[in-house]
Amino acid sequence: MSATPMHNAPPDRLSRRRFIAGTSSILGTVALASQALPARAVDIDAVRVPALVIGTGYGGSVAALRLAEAGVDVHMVEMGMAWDTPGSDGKIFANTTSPDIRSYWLRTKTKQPLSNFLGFPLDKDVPRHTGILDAEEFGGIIVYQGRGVGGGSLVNGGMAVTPKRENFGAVLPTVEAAEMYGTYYPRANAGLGVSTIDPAWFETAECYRYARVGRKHAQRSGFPFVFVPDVYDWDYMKREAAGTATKSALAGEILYGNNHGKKSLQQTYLARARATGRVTISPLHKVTSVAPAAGGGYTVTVEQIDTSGDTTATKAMTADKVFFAAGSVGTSKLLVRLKATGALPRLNGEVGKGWGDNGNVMCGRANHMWDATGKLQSSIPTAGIDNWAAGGAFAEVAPLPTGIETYASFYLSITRNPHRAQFSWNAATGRVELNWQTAWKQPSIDAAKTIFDKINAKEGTIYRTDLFGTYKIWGDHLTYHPLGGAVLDKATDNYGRLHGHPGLYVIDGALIPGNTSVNPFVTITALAERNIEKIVATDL
Ligand code: FAE
Repeated sequence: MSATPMHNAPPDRLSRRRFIAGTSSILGTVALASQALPARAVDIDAVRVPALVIGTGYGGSVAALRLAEAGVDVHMVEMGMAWDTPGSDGKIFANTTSPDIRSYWLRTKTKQPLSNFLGFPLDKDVPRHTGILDAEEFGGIIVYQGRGVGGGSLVNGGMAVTPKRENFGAVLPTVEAAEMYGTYYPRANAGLGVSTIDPAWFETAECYRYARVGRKHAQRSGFPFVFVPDVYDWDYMKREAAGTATKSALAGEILYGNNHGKKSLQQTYLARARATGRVTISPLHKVTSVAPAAGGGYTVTVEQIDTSGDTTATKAMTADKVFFAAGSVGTSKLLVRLKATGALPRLNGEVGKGWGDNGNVMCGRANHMWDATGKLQSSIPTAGIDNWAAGGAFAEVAPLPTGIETYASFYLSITRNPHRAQFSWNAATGRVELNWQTAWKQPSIDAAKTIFDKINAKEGTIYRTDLFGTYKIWGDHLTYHPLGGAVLDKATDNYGRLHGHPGLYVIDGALIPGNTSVNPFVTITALAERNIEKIVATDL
């Protein structure tokens, strides 16, 4: 990792301006470098970088790597923590079954996706902290997102699914399928380290009994059952099962990070980006404004925060090019506010539109006693039920890693939901709002029922009613897969260049118009690979 040269200003300017003590990172934070440069005072107004990337998730990591490989110095600004230091228990990440201070983004009570179990509420008080999982509440939906260096890759299940080609036209209507399936999906899969479980091991592994029960029930009702690729290291999981490696997936780690086994972006794209020596990262720094700079480029305002979320310094720098990679919600919120408040007045009217939840809906089924799903469940899902063509639903067979036998089958369905919401600026509250309605989940529930009503009828089983409240069947209050808000070829051109302000780009899930028919991060990564290749070739 290297630092872009910082200029010392003449003494008269030094006395008038604010300074930061520089380390190896431009913004004066703890850098992720192996060796730090000597500390020095920096005139932040004089800091100019060729490329600034907002956010360190999939889109941001692809942009940083490819820009750096092309010889461009890149600075990445990330509002979450670095997640490179163990806590007092010797672990970086908390266990899913025992959330603690590390688990939630600036909340005083956990907001677990499964709120209840056997009638008991699961949420508990935690200290307010810049934890890893954000349960961001809008009026009609809770949007779960990863926070930290690596973005969603820190908290997600690693399910790395390429949409079926026949569905691609609806996923990204203005992108040529041939180039995606010929070049960019393969590149993304290779860069992410995607692979599929050894089918022979799957048949015997105790930790996938729940998935085999899921398969049996799907097939008995005539549904196609498919293995789902993942970025988890399957050989590592075999060693976990054999007792020769420290357990992660087999210890229930997932939602608040995996201490071992999972190839998050920290191990893949970001590691390669750092190895170029051209990429710096500032964790615990939040971009609050981007506006045209007098001398060209953009002035980027950044707030440094502490682990309580309080602002400790406000900084500014100038960037020739700015890449919005703050995730669908983060990028949309920034752009909508910056347009409405006049910082970026020439953004077009498509900004904030076209947001969807990827049709996410959850449910559980209560199995008979002869269909035990196992006390030991790998937290990494590996299989799905594909009823997209007939019923508009792709259901992943998800784990319930509670450590006890629950006789429950649990599913996260991705469905064809036609509703799209819009972000808008509320000047009175000073907040960006999202007009998603809870009732808009009904098409998703109907699609999921095409699978699970049939399975229940065939098996003589019923839905669980204890997982999302009291007597509530459907987890219809949330999404893990926010998509859209700055849609490709609408708010931007067909490569993510924002209309109205040359040199500004969107390169994350905000580009995708609301649904990918499967889990989204491979598509986000592949689209970013496609767009950055064009941008490097033509704009730099
Ligand atoms: P993302 O990865 O969200 O990165 C955005 C980054 O920007 C974050 O690190 C933010 O902290 C940061 N940021 C936001 N605002 C600012 C700001 N103002 N200044 C500085 N930094 C900022 O964006 N997808 C799959 O394909 N397979 C799965 O198995 C899967 N499981 C999931 C499970 C969970 C619990 C969750 C929450 C998500 C899951 N997803 C899964 C979704 C996937 O993680 C998500 O689509 C991608 O992470 C989105 O990638 P982006 O690059 O758009």
